[in-house]
Amino acid sequence: MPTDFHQKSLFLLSEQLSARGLDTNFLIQKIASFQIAVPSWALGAGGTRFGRFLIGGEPRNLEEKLEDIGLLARITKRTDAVSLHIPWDIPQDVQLIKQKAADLHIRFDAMNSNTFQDYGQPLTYKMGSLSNADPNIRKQAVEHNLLVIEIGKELGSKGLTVWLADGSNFPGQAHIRKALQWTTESLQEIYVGLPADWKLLLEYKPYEPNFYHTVIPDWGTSALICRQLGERAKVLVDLGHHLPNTNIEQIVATLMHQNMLAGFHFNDSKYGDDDLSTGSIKPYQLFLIFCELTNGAEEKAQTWESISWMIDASHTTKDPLEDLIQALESISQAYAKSLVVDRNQLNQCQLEGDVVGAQEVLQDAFLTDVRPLVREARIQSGGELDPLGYYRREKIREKRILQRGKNTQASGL
Ligand code: RM4
Ligand code: MN
Ligand code: MN
Repeated sequence: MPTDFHQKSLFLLSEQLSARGLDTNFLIQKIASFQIAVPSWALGAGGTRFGRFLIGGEPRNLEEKLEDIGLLARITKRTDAVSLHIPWDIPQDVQLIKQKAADLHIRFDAMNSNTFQDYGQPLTYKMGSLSNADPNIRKQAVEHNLLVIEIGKELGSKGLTVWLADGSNFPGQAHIRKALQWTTESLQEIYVGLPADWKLLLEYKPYEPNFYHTVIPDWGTSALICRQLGERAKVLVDLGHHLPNTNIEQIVATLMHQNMLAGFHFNDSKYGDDDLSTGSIKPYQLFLIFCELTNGAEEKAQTWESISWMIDASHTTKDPLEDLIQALESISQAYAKSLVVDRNQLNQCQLEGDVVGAQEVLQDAFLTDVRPLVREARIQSGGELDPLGYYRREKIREKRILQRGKNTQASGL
């Protein structure tokens, strides 16, 4: 895209926005400071239960994963952090990894424990981890989480994300109430080991890998447990972890109302936990979610800074780096659109019961082409005008394949 085209479209948009009383520079600053973490497991080919098709040039180790995120950070300026999954990403040399991340200007976002797999563990999680009927298995799972905290402390992380696959496949398989109690007790032990300046992000998911019952299936169960843990435990919303047609923006509003929103895992889905690129299927829903987020922060329900942002997607068809560039762009666009909502007008419509007017206000913001703002925020931060174009022009994937090989496989699912 030519630079002068960008300048012209930015000029036209700022005229339009200032007519609505909005300050373009203020918006650009806000967009520029919004950073979204990238998970270490999203840089290789994602598998399904039917197989996995390699992409070529996948990162072979943690250093190479950091290099990929460093590239994203440099060209998009929309990410400045990595979220590690243990045991997939145990650093062999902590100092080296810290140095590498610092050189690439990358922070360590929340650490993810993994008790949905049990590779290398003496006891199996086949029948559950933190919820297991066997106290020794629960102990092993608690200790794994404590180890993850220790690794995270060394790296400078400030959060532990817990997602549990625990549940059952058949009626009668599990004692539903006891499983919840054991899970709560296990999490209480983990919470005791949480440093004072850390938070615990408790993720929920209705089904998969278990299909009859999941111990923490929804935001309500997660919130109930968090309340029993303490104020540093909050609910993590993964956009793909809802039954079809769930009103996610309402969940966001409710959690913010209770100061209980820990953070986000961005992705998109058509049916279940599809882990598709954010904004590729339901961009209007993403916009409405951001409307609740920006409004909740503006009205001081919960501070913006207290919420963690991360992409959690799986790339089975696209080049992961291209997909992440697209996702970072979509998220920034949804955020920018939520910032141009005429709040006063909307409040007025709500007071007067003007349903038509309220819809007009939201649609007006949603249909505003905010891309010039997002581009300008990126350029002013030192990023590329067109990151995807740059990635293709520079033949980054081809270079990765030459350097790393065609059949490399990154750790992950
Ligand atoms: C789960 C959940 C977790 C992620 C794993 C890989 O469905 O979304 O956040 O760590 O997948
Ligand atoms: Mn997730
Ligand atoms: Mn998921």
